[in-house]
Amino acid sequence: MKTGIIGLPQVGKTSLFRILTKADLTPSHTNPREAHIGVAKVPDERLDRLAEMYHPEKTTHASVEYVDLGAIGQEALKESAYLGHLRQVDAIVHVVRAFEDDSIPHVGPIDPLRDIKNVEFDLMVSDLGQIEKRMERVEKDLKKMKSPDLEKELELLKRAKAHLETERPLRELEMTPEDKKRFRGFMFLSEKPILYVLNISESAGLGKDLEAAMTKYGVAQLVGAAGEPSSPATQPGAQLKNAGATAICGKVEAELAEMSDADAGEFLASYGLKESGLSRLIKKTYSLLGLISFLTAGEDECRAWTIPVNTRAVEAAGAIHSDLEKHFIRAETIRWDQLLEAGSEANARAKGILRLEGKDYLVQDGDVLHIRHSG
Ligand SMILES: Nc1nc2c(ncn2[C@@H]2O[C@H](COP(=O)(O)OP(=O)(O)OP(=O)(O)O)[C@@H](O)[C@H]2O)c(=O)[nH]1
Ligand SMILES: [Mg+2]
Repeated sequence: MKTGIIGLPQVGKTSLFRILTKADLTPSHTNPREAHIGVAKVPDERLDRLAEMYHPEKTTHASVEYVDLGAIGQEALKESAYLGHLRQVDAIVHVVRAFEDDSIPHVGPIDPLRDIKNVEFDLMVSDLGQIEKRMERVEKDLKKMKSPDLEKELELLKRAKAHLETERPLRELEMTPEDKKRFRGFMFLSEKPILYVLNISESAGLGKDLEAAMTKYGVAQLVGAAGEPSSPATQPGAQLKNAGATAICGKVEAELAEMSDADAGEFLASYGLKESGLSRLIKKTYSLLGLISFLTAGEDECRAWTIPVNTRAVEAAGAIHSDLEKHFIRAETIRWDQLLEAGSEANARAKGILRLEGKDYLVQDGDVLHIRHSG
């Protein structure tokens, strides 16, 4: 699962990528036309708490992969290298400039909503071009031979074209799972889930400013209430939007990245913040991708494992090891906070709160699993 970072020139993409992934990009590596790839650790308080209880030799967080794609625009979208990288990603983080700084050029006055709409427009134009090309091809083929399958595709292409022509991205087009499958190979840009990241100025009241930013710049309305990425499971109505928003202050995040955890905590508090913007951003990316974590806990390792929402226990076992999936018997299951409260797995078992779940159990975010197997 890869998330691509896009945005207009000089909005702070590479700075953000660098602190997200702690990548040390020396200037020789910052060729703007070359995509940078890095991995960010997904903050997980549940895992940290369990690790405090187990004192394991190793604690392993889940991770998300980010790609810094470089500046976007009509030109970049015509370059096959850029387009190729962008098509490959599963979700998009669109960094939008909201910070004031006269020394850093920007096209026109600071206007995040305008920038968002412009970039979105470019993505849609690219998709439209691809759809029109494909339609021509399909129409030609249909003249030569009858094919119910191609007819269905043509119908969908026409519907998508009409939708795009009303300037709405494909992620807002109603599609059946069958439609989605038909479209998968095209890797349309405006179909990808997107997270808008407002990069705002540093200020004394940063905590309040970050909260207010989405409303102030009109981005909240674009993505629905509170800018929460709409997760399919929780918000059926908002599901079609598949978009979320968050605000960060790149300047402050860069300073935070250099600090020890204790110093960072104090620094955050001095701005009236509970959590770093970065950590919010990573969590939102995770849910935008439709991912959750289950945990395993023990003296050797405490670990978070990544699975899509609605994954069955037997497949979750497969995320750990294919043998566990093959020889799956049962999953001993408990919610992380229940385990913490019980103090140990043995206590939980004695109290009868350790559940024995079968293959088809749908694993929940924050479940602690112990896979019983016959291998
Ligand atoms: N004031 C201010 N400057 C920033 C912030 N984030 C980035 N910058 C500055 O903006 C300039 C561009 O930052 P980059 O992170 O390279 O931006 P980019 O989007 O990767 O730029 P391109 O790849 O060239 O499109 C640098 O001089 C940064 O120091 C911010 O939050 N506040
Ligand atoms: Mg850059």
